[in-house]
Parts: sequence; structure tokens; C-alpha cells
Amino acid sequence: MRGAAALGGRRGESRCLYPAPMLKVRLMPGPTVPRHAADALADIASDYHRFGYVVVASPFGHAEVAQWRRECDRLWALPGTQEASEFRVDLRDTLDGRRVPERLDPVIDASPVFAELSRDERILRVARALLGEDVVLFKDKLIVKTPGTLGYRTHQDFSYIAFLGFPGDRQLAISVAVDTTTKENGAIEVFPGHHTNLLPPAADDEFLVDESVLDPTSVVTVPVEPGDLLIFHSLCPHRSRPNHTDKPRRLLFFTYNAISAGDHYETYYRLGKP
Ligand SMILES: O=C(O)CCC(=O)C(=O)O
Repeated sequence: MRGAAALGGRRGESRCLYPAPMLKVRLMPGPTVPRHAADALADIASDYHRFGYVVVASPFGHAEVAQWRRECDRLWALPGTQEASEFRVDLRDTLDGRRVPERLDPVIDASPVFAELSRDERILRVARALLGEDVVLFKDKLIVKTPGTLGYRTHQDFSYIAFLGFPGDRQLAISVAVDTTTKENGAIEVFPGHHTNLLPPAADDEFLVDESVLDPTSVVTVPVEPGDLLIFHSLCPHRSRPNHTDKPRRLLFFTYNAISAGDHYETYYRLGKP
């Protein structure tokens, strides 16, 4: 997500307009997030379009998740993976003031296992159902939130890629859980129902959302189990907290574009990351 600023990506350039007046909607009361079976495509699509996100119960087996965990361990131990100078390695602050490697972005060129997963029909068929057409991979990353690593302030992914010039509703991100996520280890949190527009930017960072326009009581923590898919719209405001546990929290993210929005993979990684 780095680099868009350097390229002049600006909220004003997006085709989305700020909603006026700003609505603090509360669409999904209560802490329970429905998890749909992977073949319940109509229910999945209905929740996605209504709330801007949806959870699909794991369509994967234990052996596959075990293979992903081994692959995460292999990648995290590769020479260079802990080097800030590596193109694919991004750093993040910790609670005690350190800066540590937190993500491999991209990841599939380093990982045949995750490359295959990004093309897995159990994921693609859901992405196609939600976008209503064939899809193409836009971005892929592995986030390893190690103990003590901070989370993310509220943002809409689209604000980082608006400069590419396609509408926000033509992209979604699918997070594939390698580990169980909980409030304690930094599960993703979403603000349901705000996926129709770009929200006003935070005063200190144009790529983050001004949280004062959101109802703080409407935020939903989305805990997931290994293999679950948390799918969110490119305009869905989301955030996460630090990992307060003693184990890493690992999530894969595959971002897909509707084919009609174009294949921007090479452009994004050539221009979107410094
Ligand atoms: O992994 C997390 O905690 C959040 C990641 C995220 O929000 C993002 O990459 O857009």
C-alpha cells in the first residue's frame, strides 16, 4: 500500500464522491458475524453487497492449512525476509517502539504454494460471484503480525489505488486465515455499510479515514478460523489492533480486480511500491 502518495494518488482524483451529509449508519448490531458455507454464493453476495464484507467458512482441509503454515515458516526464514532493504519486505512499529518486518508484499513470486492458492477455484469462484464477472489478481501479500506489533488505523484500500483510475466497486480483497484471529491478536475490524464512497481523510494522513464520521459503536471485530475467507470491498473501512499475544497472527491477502477494470498487477508493483 506504500507509494501511492509519491505517484500523486489523491482522494479528489477518485471517481467516488464523499457522501453528503455523512451518515453514521448502524446496519449490523451485535458481535456475531455470520459465516457462510463456500457454496452459498447467493447469501455470500447478499451480505457482501449489503455490508461491504462477508465471511466464508473454510473451504480448505487441515492438511492444506498445515502446508500454508510450513510455507509461512519457510518464507519468514528465507535470507532477506528480515531485511528492510528487500523490495517485498514492509516494516511496522511495535508496542515497545521497535520497527519489525511485518509483511511480504508481493508473496506469490516467492511461494509456489501461495501462487497456487491465489488461483484456487474455491477462492476464485467466490470472487467472481461477488464482482459479477471474471477476475484477475491485483495484489498479494502475507502479513505476519508478530507479538507486540501494532495494527492498522482505519482505512479504505481503494484510497491507495485510486490513482489507477478504475471504480472502487471493481475490486475486493480476500483475506485467507492461516491462524485463528481474535480481538487479542489483532483480528480485522470493519465498519459495515460504508462501502459506497470514499470517506473524508484523516487530518494527519490523506490515505486514512477521518474516524469522526463513523459511529464507533458500529465497528465489528471479525474473528476467523484457519482457512476462513474474510472478503471485503475495496471501499470497506477497516482497521486492526496490535497483537497482544505471544504468537504471530498470519493472514494472506489476495486482492482481485474485475477483469473489466483491467490487469494492473505489473503496474502496481512497478509504480505502486517504491
Ligand atoms: O493485517 C491487518 O491487521 C490489517 C491489514 C490491512 O488492513 C490491510 O492490509 O489493508
